[in-house]
Amino acid sequence: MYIFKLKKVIKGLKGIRKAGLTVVLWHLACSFAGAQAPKLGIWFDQPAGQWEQTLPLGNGRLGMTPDGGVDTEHIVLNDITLWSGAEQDANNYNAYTYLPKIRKLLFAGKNVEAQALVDQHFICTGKGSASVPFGCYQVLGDLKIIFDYGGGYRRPVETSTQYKHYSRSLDLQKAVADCSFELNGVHYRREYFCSFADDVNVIRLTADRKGKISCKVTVSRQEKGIVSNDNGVLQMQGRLDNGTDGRGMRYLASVKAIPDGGEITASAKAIEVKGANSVLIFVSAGTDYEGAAFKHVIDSLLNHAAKVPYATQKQAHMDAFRKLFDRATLQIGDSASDKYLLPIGERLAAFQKDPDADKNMAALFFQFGRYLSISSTRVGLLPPNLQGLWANQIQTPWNGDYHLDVNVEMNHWPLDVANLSELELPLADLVERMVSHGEKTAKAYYNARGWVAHVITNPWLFTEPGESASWGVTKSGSGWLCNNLWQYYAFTTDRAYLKKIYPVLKGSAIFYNDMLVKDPATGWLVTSPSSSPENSFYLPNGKTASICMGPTIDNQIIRELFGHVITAAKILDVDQALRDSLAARLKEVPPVARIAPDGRIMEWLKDYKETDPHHRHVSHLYGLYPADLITPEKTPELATAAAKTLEARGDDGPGWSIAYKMLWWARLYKGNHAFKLLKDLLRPTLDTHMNYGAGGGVYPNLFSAGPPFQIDANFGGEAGIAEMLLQSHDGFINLLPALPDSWAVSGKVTGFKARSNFTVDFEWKKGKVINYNVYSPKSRPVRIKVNGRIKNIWSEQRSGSVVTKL
Ligand code: FUC
Repeated sequence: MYIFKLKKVIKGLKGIRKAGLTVVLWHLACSFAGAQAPKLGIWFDQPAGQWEQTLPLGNGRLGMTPDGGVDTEHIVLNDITLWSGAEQDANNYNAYTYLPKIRKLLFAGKNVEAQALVDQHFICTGKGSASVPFGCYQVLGDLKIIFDYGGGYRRPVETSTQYKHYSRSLDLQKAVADCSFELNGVHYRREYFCSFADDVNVIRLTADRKGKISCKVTVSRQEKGIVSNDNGVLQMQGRLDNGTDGRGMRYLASVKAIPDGGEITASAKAIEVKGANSVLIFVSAGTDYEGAAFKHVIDSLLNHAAKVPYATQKQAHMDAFRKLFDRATLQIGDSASDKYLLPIGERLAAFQKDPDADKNMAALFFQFGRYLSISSTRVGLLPPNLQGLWANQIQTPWNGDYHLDVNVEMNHWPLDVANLSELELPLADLVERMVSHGEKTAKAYYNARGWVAHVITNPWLFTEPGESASWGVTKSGSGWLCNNLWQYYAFTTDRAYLKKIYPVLKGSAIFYNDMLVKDPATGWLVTSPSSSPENSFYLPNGKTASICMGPTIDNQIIRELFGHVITAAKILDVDQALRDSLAARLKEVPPVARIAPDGRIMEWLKDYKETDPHHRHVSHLYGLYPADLITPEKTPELATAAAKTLEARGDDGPGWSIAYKMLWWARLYKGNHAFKLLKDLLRPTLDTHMNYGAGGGVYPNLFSAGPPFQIDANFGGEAGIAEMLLQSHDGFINLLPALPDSWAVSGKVTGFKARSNFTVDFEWKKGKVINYNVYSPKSRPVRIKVNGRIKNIWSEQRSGSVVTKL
């Protein structure tokens, strides 16, 4: 292919080449191919070979992943609300009667026996996450555009060798994907976007010669999808299983094609276009989760979108998207770097060999994360699930649910610092709705007031323990979610929001307060029974167990949550008695962390040995991140012990675990180690087998790989990059707290947020900040650490902001 030849030429010129020359050559090549490599984005020189090479598009509700196939374009469709299952009550209302027995066994060190009782009586009723009614996030369907290039609808193998100058790309600044190639002397082009303005999916097919587009458009689904033709509009509809009478969620996907020139016909199964100059295809879709009138809404969205001129439609889409996306920028190293010219597969491989040569890979991954957030959630709908809003299967791994022992929380970690705080609200909304179900669970299992959620939830507000003691009984879920809810307040200082979420935080604190018991051995108030998420340990008798009392994560979450509730109640001037009682209880819960004789933070109340020393969860470092209980400034001994803990655990793991470690090392001010983990996180892989051990990475489309695809590491990695550049959790804004040597040369940040509603721009050179600006709606005092010195300054009022030159 021309592009390959071009790359050879560029390689030949390596010694003398200048970035400018490469760019010129590239642009020549690309204009020939009809496309340009996006400066901030990814591109491929081939159609996708597997789903993890497709281009993810979304507007927070609808998603598309086009594969750019030449003969057949296969576009996987998604809707963030499309779930099987239904609300259920899987609480075992007798469970609490077993509490005294379970606790007694734990006091006596009989964890195995306690665990057996938990497995018998302290899990959810029914099948839990194994089936409906828990349910599963599912693919909406498959849109196929089958092309006829003159010889009928041929099989892919026949034309796949004939096309030339192929490229397909995703431009993160536009939220538009593109595909172009030449076949039989005709230059074909496709554009795709999920419109932020018109709330439909748009696909445009063009060619540089008239009458050259002939295709069939179909929509289908592996199950529960009936396709019909309503006045030329293809309609696929169905109803998913709810686990009881089969009458679960209803959905509809409508497909309309509008050709320019040529002929169009439609049967019950396909729309067929012959000899058109260009074709516009719209997909309007939704579910009854969004309201009983969803079909009417889908129709009117489709009818409206079909009337808007394409150029206007695309512009309105980009404008709406950019309102969020353009708020923050990041440039690392040389702004003239030409690495974006490489197809993403080659760029990722080159980054592994020489990460210093592509400093902006981090900026790309950071902005890709922001792009994914904006594309996968919307205020008023659901938060991004384990796969954001992209799933290509009926049975999405782990049901594509909301895991509460790190995953859904990680999905939200970068939002505030990356200036997208409002995208935290769908999670806050889900959590608020979980409270009343969680109150039943608190009563059923602990005879406690307040509310609790364990390790998994779904749009049906599941709060019960999971179906196995080994992982399902951690009760850190609700407390951990409260950290996310608090962060939004910490960054925005929005008092009305605080007032709204205060009952959620309070209810969670009341639950933990009610269920704490005194450990006779230490005298501390602890949770019981509980577990350190998904981990297990050896008892002195050599047996293994997961169930324990007072794991470190529970103690940290309780400390943090009680503290937040006390602060919130003070701000809102309410609940003096509760404040006093929580403050008194705080004196009796175990310390933030205890250090074992080997210098590591203890994961459990007792110094148990973990069964897997490299276990992916390192939950006992919750206090280091996302909480601010352990910091190098405030608790240096604990920070040193945290570093030892991480060293012993090792760097590897599923993607999310690597990303979490990156965040912890950034909080410990170890930029080079964090950068090494970023490199590990960006290891290219195509593996989709379910992995619990080492081997995380990214797929060619930059989706993070557990494996399989799990979006948490995209967001965790993004948060890690931000945390290396700016921190604000320790009472001051810290610029470049963990700058790796690789990025020292130069860089520039605009629009990052710091806690207390400050916005920060800064630039650095040779590892030193050379100018910065902190601004806020009103000028206020702020503490900031710049080049190693903490100073007190006044923020600039946003309108009149000036850059502080050093
Ligand atoms: C937790 C993790 C797994 C996986 C799953 C979705 O259980 O321990 O690695 O990420 O969530």
